[in-house]
Amino acid sequence: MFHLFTHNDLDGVGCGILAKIAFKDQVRVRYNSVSGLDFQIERFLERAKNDDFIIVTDLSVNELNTERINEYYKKTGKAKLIDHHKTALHFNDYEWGSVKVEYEDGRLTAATSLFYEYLVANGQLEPCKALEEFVELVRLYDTWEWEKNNNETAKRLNDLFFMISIEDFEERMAERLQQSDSFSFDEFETKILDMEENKIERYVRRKRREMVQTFIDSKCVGIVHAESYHSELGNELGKENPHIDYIAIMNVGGKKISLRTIHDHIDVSEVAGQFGGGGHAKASGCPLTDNAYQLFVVETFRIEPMKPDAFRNQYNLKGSERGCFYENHFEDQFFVYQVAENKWCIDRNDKMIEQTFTTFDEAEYFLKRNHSAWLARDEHYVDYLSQTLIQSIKKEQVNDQYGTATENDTSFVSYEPAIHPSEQGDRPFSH
Ligand SMILES: [Mn+2]
Repeated sequence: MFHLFTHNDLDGVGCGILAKIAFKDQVRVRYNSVSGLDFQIERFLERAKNDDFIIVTDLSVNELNTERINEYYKKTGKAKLIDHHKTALHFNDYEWGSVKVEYEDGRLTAATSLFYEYLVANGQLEPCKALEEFVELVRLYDTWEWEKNNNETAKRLNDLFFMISIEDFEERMAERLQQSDSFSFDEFETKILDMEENKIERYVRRKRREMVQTFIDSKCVGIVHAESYHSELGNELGKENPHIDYIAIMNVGGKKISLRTIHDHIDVSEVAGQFGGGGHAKASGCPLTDNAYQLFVVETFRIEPMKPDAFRNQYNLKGSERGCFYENHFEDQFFVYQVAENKWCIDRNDKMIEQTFTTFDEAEYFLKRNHSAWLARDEHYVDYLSQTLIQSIKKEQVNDQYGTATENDTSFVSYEPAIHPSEQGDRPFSH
């Protein structure tokens, strides 16, 4: 008898489906959460008979169970662990461990694709096109490559997985993969998937208004509380806020945090690791420990959510050479403008910030990261401009009264302009 212990996500269940197609009624599949696995393995090994073949996919076991499996393998030769997480690479030290993160051509692996190749290589599974398509969809989804390749089918396969029970999903897929020449959704599945897509869109729209921004361990984090649709949320919020290093999705009830990033230079599995979790560079998770609760929940509770950039503006437009206007919850006013080619400046509350930027995007990145600012609506922009205009008229009147200062004009020395120096000179719109 084969005994498969695998993850309870799409990639893990993909392995379960392959095992059932390969071994039919000669396999028992158990789906586990990351934290639930070790207990199951321990209990199983206590009772295992020597003809039981234990396979673990898409999950890691702890040190004690590693020893137990190793002992069992020495005795029976019947154990295998197949995984694709880089946190599991140490299992390659064992004859029964097979961990591979990347294919030779640079594509990332998934447990389902590795397990498929293993079964085919052992002659336990007959390769076919429908199976290959299914395995590739699971791999694309699990590695996030679906995003880059814009593969909606992979995303929809995962959506379907979450909409129906694991048993129902297993049964539907196993049947289809053995009977059809290629993989596709049936009419019923297509219909419920379309409905689900609309629902997710509405959910994400609501949640983006709840995100707060802060720095944790010198990383800029967007924090949002949500129980569902973590991938969609993490992805949308990440793309919408490229100045944020990673998105933390809090599930206080479930005592869990999901971490997502769209950036190649950030590895959220490292962040998760600090709190006893793990996962991939772009998507990982960890338990909501006391320490994490303090950092992510308590200390951020009073922060006002970020406002999305105004999107219906006609005048206050990003990157406009005449300048554009940002604001934040601290009632700071920011004016971003170009002074020369490759030189952008920011005025904060009418004082020029010392740092300059070569592009608008760079300036905006600085603003959003350090001042949690958003593009203001046209009305606020117009208010700001008219105030600045009044100030500059006042300044001209003062100048007329005192005459134009020259280097030798000592009467001018005591004069302090009512307006900060940055207000004068080459500010584009004040001419
Ligand atoms: Mn996986």
